[in-house]
Amino acid sequence: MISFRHFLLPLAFAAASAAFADGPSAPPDALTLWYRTPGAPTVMEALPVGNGRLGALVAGGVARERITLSEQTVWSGGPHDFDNPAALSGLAESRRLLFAGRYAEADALIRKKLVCKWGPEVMDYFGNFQTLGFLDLAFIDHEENSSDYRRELDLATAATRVRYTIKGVTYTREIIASAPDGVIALRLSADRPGALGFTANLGRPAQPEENFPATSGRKLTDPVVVSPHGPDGLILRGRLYQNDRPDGLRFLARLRVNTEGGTVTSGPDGLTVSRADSATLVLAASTDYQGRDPEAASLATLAGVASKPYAALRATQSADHANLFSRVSLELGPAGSATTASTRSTNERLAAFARGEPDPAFAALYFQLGRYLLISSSRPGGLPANLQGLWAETIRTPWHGAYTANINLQMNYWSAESANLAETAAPLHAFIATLVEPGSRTARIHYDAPGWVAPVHATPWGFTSPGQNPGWGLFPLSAAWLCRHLWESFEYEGDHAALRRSWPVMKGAAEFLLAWLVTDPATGRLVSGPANSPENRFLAPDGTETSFSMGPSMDQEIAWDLFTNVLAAARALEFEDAFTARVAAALANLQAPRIGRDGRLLEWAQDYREIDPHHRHISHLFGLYPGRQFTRTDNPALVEAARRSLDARGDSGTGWSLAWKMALRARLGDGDRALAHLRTLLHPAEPVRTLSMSHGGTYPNLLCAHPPMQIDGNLGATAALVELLLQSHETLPDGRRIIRLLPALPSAWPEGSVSGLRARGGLTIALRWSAGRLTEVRLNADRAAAFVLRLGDRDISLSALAGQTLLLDSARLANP
Ligand code: FUC
Repeated sequence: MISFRHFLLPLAFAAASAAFADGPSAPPDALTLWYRTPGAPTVMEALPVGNGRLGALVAGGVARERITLSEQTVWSGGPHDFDNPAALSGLAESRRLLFAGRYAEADALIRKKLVCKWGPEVMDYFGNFQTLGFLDLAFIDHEENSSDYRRELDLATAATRVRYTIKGVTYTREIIASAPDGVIALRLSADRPGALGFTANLGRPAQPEENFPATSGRKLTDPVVVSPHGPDGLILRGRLYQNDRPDGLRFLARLRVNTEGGTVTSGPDGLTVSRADSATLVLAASTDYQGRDPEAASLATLAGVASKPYAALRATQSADHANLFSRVSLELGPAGSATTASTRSTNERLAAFARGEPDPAFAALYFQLGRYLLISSSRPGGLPANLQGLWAETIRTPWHGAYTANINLQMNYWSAESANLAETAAPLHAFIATLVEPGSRTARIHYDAPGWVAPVHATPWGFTSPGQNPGWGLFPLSAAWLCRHLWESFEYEGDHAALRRSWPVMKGAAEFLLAWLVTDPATGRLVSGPANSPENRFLAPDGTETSFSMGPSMDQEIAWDLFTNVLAAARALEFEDAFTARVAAALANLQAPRIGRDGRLLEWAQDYREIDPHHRHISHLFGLYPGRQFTRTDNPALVEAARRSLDARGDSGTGWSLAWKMALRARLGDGDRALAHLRTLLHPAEPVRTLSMSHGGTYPNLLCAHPPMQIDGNLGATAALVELLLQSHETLPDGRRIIRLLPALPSAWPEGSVSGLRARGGLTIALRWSAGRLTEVRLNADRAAAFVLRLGDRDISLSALAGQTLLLDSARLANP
């Protein structure tokens, strides 16, 4: 082990390696999804753009184009008190019954009592994320038969484009969503003057989809009204339902059209552009969520861009996007993948990849798509990315399009820090803070506890009660799990002021746990319960099939995580008090996860038999990933037990389940198995519109299927791909961080380079490898750091000053 103190980068090398370390150097098609034919106007085939608040799905039709629109606050329902004062009377008794092994009685009591208030009279207050509507374009003198058709999504500059030729005229369409200007903009042009003509109209699906029946079945939205907005504009106005009354949120979309050449006329079918050379359509939209005025807000937004030609809008938008997107470059060889990218359309590559063709560059494209989707659906000031990201095509969305916090919401943000998009986590942090007040009420009413809890399915309305079915709804550890994101942000960014703001939130979650955990009379250890292990069931010793026990492993691991993080946060903020002493005592007395007779890590505190041994949730492996309780450095026995559990769980699953398995395999150092999971995740999915709990796959637009579409698989896989290349969750006993480089490189990716990945401790890291071996490492330190690079079984100790760059070339790496 050799230590390089104050290791300075030679300037000549810095210049020579600039291309390696800065920005994407991949050929253009490496960052493009492209197709030879139009897509259906669905969330499965249309291509997404988003500015963190507004989203559009672009189908790319020739004679007719439908652009499906979303605004992330378009939520039916409203604030309502779901807390159930009758619940508390069942808590102590259900614990007593479970400790006594009387599962049948406990199950009945919990199902009856430990639930929120729910019933036809309140259920639609919960609400539902919905589509905003659509923008239809019907082209004049167009036929579906075109030549040279291509549509594409360019991830690097965040635009979707359509191009085709009809009767010798080439038409192009470009659609962007601009965060700085707050609009969706379309640019339509023809290469023959006066050849562009179309009618544009706004609308909204009339009937709620009945495929996702989680709500009462009552109306969720009123008919919308579309009306002219001056001679060159349209307005879509509507109001959502709040329970059974049409007095929920008001929403509004405002469209304005400008042309070069030609005319614009307004009629019953919308706006008609005739004989133009080109046209720019700009759309602003808003709701009255949190007291906003959608009329004034959309007018002001359009006024703000009134004098901006499309080129200026586009320049502002692409620079803003590139500021985030271009921080990370990933190239996976071997050479030849780039050719594949330009000769095969994305859906052809998808099918070939699932069949086992190597195409490592396709995995790199998928990784960058995840970063693109996070940037597009989560920007400071907005709501977090929900189950749909922010793209909804229906009035009813699957699982309400909610913020599901027993895996999905958290998974959406797994890559935010490591894939160098820290800003995108701001909406999650803000959302967590909004749960504290209602969650404190729920903690008091349901559990007579201080602090706060979060629910399994959160809404923008402050729903924090346990779910109406405790089989999934009784999971009181969501708040503690969410708090790990606050701590992780500090680990990467080192922002003490932000940590001070997070402290009361983390403390509140820990205060709840201190009251919630109870002593198991058999062991004297602290356990959580009654609780489910999301969302599996087991056969209890008394023959009952149930979900409920004391001390399910996931709860114990999340409690370990929160307590550990709270103590680390207090150390970082340089204080110790009676509260931290209580946390330390509880941590020391927490029941640890157990290893069963067959060597597997147990899902529950007892060796119960799972009802579904291949269940998609792999909750008890939280401590391996995303947690850090089981590490190859500290407790290899638990890691081995986790591996056995994962093997037993099997290799199939829904989208997010496979993404999680990829990350777990990465932590186990098994890149080849992780890549096998990625191939399963990327098998072409059937375009079905009914919920399925057992199928996954990927749609032609590369969005993840649950089915239908659920964004977590995309975003989770992106985080897992980072874990294959870089891991930074372990520390040595002296507190120095261990940075594992290429800890789980799949053997099918022998050549490659990556730059811009982030490690905990404030490091930005670039790697290059060849023949499966590292040949170059470059680290930039935001702040002073002492750490160990772990390359297989070799360690290199390093330290860096704030702002310093360290470079290790192949000679140095070969002889540390
Ligand atoms: C949880 C999961 C489901 C789905 C839903 C949104 O209930 O078990 O698979 O992801 O959330």
